[in-house]
Amino acid sequence: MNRFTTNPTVLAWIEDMKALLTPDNVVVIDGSEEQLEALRAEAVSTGEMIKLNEEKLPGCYYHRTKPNDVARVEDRTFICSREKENAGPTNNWCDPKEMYAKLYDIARGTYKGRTMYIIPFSMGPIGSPLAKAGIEVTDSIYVVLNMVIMTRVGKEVLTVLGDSNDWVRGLHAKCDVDPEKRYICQFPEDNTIISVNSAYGGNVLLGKKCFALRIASYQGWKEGWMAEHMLILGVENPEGEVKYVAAAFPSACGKTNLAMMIPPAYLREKGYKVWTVGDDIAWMRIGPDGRLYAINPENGFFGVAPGTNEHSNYNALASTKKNTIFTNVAINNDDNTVWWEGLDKNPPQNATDWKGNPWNPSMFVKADKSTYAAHPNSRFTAPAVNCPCISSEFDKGAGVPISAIIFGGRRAKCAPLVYQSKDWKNGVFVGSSMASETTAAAAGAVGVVRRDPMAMLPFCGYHMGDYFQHWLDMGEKLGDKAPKIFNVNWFRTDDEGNFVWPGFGDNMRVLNWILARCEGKVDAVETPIGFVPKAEDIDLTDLEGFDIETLKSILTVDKDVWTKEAAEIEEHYKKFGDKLPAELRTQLENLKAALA
Ligand code: OXD
Ligand code: MN
Repeated sequence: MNRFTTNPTVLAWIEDMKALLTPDNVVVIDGSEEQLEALRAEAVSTGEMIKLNEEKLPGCYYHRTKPNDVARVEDRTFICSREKENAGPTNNWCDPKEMYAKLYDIARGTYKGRTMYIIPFSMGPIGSPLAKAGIEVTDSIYVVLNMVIMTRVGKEVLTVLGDSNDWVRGLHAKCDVDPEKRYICQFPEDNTIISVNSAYGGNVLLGKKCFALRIASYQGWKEGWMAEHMLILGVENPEGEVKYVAAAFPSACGKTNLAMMIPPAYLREKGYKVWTVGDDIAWMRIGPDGRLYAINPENGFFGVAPGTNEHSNYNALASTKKNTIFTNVAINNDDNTVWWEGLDKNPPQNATDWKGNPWNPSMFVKADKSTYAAHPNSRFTAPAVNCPCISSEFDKGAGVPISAIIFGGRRAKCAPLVYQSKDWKNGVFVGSSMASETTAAAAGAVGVVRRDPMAMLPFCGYHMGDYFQHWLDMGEKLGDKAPKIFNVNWFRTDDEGNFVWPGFGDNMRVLNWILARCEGKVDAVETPIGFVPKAEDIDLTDLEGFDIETLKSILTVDKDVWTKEAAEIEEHYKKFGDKLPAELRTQLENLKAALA
């Protein structure tokens, strides 16, 4: 390590990690292609990774995790702040001293006979004023190779860091992948993350959820910026101007699809384009001109494979065609490529499923997920540069100015297709009460409302009441330069339970209304919840079988439904006790009064 840095805080921590983990070898990931190629070859030789068809999927590899280790584990994720109060009611908490002791006991000596890889990484373009550095140590080549795609890795990170202590320590130890001893712990006050007994993406690629959301949300609170679970996209109009929006959705609401959407043909012909800046996380700061600027701190997409196809998300699929790592999908043995449910209508006849067992389509029973070739949460890790619609701003450190913030969720009857909050404070109220209904795709009852404020429920690294206050404070600072806040709901259903709105690329019609509102170019109807479009202002050109009456049916604000909603929000707010900002209580009272 001394070859790469003289930073005393880095060198001391690495010595501590060596003493704790007792690796046989230590390798610093310098970011060179030779080193990475050697690691790929080693992973293939040990069976950790499978090299896929070089002609059809150049530079692509396959990996299987243990069947007990296929998703993030919220019940084993902890925020270890010194005071329990600071983790708040929505996080698991443990006293940091106790948790360090427990985790060190679990990790102690587990690198014996193994190599410790030291990964210096940057969240955000290296050197950007909005970026931050981290160092992850791991005993998994799979983690190294995924981190190389998902973040900016290499010795330049250490050069730019210099002697600063502003970097995040990340310890990952695979241990025995024992679910009983699996812990994903954040220590926000120490800039530290420790993850043990997992080898699955979201738990071990520590730059992503652990750093870029849980730790960074805390840093943002302390330092006056925001780390949000948001995609960032740019809409280019026929005049060539690009306006940017950031949008937060809970899982299973089509976030990656929206981030990479293709506008309907008639808009493309006019010259409209969508550019992707990010699909999952946004770091946002007030820029020199007083506006809110966002970067995507990541460098790749860790996307859910099942359901991704040429029609649902052409750009995501295209992003996976080279230099991609596939995890827990199926392998087509005839040509050594990959397959997953929903990729196409030609399942491979001779496949190996995600558990490593022989699979063919006759074994598939739709209602029984255990018969699926790919795990429902199987993933691709794809470099952002592969994306055909990646924004030219993606790699620039300055970030993009955000015109609109969009919240959304799956609501069969409640929220209209789109509405605009009355102002920033009211928008914070909308985000704080955000919710989504469970679908048949997840275990458990269908249609259960889960409140997921700003889609940050599993990712906020401190008390959510303080987080809401931080949002309100940011609005004060932004003043009239604040982005406008909207809510969308692509999932309203008719009386038979069918989705009414076509979604996907047609969501562009809604984005255009949102941007027109931001520019003050279009009127709206004021309702108790905010401003709803006049039906004639949503362009329905070429939308076959969809008329203005149908549109009106999903723009309605039903007072009875919303009165019930207000009561549920009141219940939801009780959790936050006296940390709930008074402003949000006022907002709720205003809503109730407007509905009465
Ligand atoms: C993700 C998630 O994987 O939000 O991005 O769960
Ligand atoms: Mn996410």
